[in-house]
Amino acid sequence: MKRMLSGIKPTGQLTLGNYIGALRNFVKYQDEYEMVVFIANLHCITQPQDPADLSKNLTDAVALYMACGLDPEKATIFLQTDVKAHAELGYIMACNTYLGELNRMTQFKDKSAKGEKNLTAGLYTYPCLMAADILLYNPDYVPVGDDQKQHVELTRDIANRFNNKYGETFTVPEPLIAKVGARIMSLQDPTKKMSKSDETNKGCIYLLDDLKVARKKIMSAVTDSVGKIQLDKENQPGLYNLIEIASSLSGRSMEEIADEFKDEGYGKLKGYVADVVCAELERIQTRYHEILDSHILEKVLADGAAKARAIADKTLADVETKLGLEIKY
Ligand code: ATP
Ligand code: LTN
Repeated sequence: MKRMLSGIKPTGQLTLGNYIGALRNFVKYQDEYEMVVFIANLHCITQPQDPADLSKNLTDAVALYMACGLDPEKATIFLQTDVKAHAELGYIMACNTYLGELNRMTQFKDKSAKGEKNLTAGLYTYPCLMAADILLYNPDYVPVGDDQKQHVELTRDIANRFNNKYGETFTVPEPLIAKVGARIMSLQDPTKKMSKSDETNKGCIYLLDDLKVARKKIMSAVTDSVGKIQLDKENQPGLYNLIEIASSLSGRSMEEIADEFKDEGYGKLKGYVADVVCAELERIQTRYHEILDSHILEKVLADGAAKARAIADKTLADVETKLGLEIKY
């Protein structure tokens, strides 16, 4: 069975973008692939976090992974810091990455271009830790949203370089990016990705949003003044985004949805999108509360970490040997 690995960095509450672009796909793949998914808590602290909020977000993220349908019997689910090999291989990866490569990473470039102050060295080198997260498990595929493609490509470059220099060590993974839903946009500014770090919160639907609040956000989503329902990403990006959301959740094609509403007003379409989203959120939230009440998270994470360690420690030992880091007696 081919292996697949992915992670989410819960710096805030998980969003509908995370669900459509990433989480939902993990669930789809867990029957066909050996799925390894983790909570990237070390990645969260590349920017300042309130410790109490962070800890709550980590718990919620594990519960939401499961509420969305990830089954700990099928998938290995764990917390990054429970497997110490991540940090060590992350450092080794940093020693095999060029500054020029990190300088080209758009996520870091965007943050520094925005003039954000006090950016940390951890944020700058985070693609090295991400490469370690991936390569420790030698996955064949890494399902991610569009924004992470560049980081997976860097991981491939680092893996190839290491293999060429020290001998075959790592599987070179492929990014796997869904055709629909790889980049869900903000409901308030459809030129920007829907993001947990949305300042106003109005453009972003959180998986734990009250259903009334979620519906209101959709009904007040920014659209356009064209006045016609059709698929025109360039000129009607807000409308396109809403149809993409409904399509990825309902399994209907975007064309079919646009066609159904072609003679209707925007309000009617928004109502439909809100129905589809709220039905999905309700299902997830019910499961989320059941999971928290059942107190199974601790065991899921302990079992997951044990399984993950068995794979990761072996890879790290191989890397240390290849680099000559150990003393042979
Ligand atoms: P931030 O929102 O702070 O920019 P993030 O949501 O991108 O962070 P993660 O939580 O680590 O960071 O993302 C987890 C996964 O969700 C990644 O695979 C990412 O590509 C995907 N993802 C995030 N936002 C969206 C979105 N708006 N549309 C589709 N996929 C997304
Ligand atoms: N960088 C990703 C989260 C992440 C990840 C990974 C995803 C960290 N390590 C390994 C896939 C594989 C993000 O910020 N969205």
